[in-house]
Amino acid sequence: MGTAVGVNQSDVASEVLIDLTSSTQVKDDPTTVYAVGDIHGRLDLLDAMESRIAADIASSGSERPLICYLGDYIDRGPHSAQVLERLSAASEGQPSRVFLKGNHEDRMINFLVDPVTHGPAWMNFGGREALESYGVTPPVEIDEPTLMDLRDQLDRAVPSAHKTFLDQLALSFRWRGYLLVHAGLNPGRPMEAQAARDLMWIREPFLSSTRDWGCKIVHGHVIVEEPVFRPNRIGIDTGAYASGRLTCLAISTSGERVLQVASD
Ligand SMILES: [Mn+2]
Repeated sequence: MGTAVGVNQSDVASEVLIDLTSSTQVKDDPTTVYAVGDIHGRLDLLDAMESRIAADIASSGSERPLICYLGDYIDRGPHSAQVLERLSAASEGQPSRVFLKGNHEDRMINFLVDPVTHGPAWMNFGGREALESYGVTPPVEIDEPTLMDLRDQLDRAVPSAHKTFLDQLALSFRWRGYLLVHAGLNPGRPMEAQAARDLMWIREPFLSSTRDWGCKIVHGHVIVEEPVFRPNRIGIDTGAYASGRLTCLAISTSGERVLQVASD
């Protein structure tokens, strides 16, 4: 049995060019944007961060807060399914939320469409932990029949709400002088023609690029010990699954602030 997930987000679609000058806008201009870095199956840290943000909203009196999750919700950490369950659940009232697609979600979506092509890489890449979180036993041998069978097992185990969630992830979010993406942009391409794949997967030459993008790029994807502030980008993936530290960048008219939560 096939799955509807990712049919319009296959490898071919990831080569589609995106015009980032007309990137996702929200109806009510937020007063504060909370950008949350890579969660990777750490439900404990997601819970802690949501409490931290709620407390910050209460104490700062932000009228129209928005939380933008930068992607990589799954893999590596122990609770991928539970994180997707939490994020895909309807949010009650404020704050509104935007969810970006990380390369790990891209890989899972593609695995459900074409397990033979995408399975081997995913299994070396945190996918085993994601399978386990859905109650699917990770493979010993990675051959074609095994991968096809794993796909079918996972397809049955993933609730439709998670599939809809994965299918609806955005690639970027623009707010005032900021552009939020999972990984980064390709300095070899104009803003009007960025590849979807780069937004989810790029490392170099984005990281060392000094290009003025006309806005500050806020991204995750590359693990750093502490958030990195450069003139043209801010990186906030503090490797939660291994470090136990999840980072959020709060951006408002009064500037940028770092919020962090940590386990023990
Ligand atoms: Mn990533």
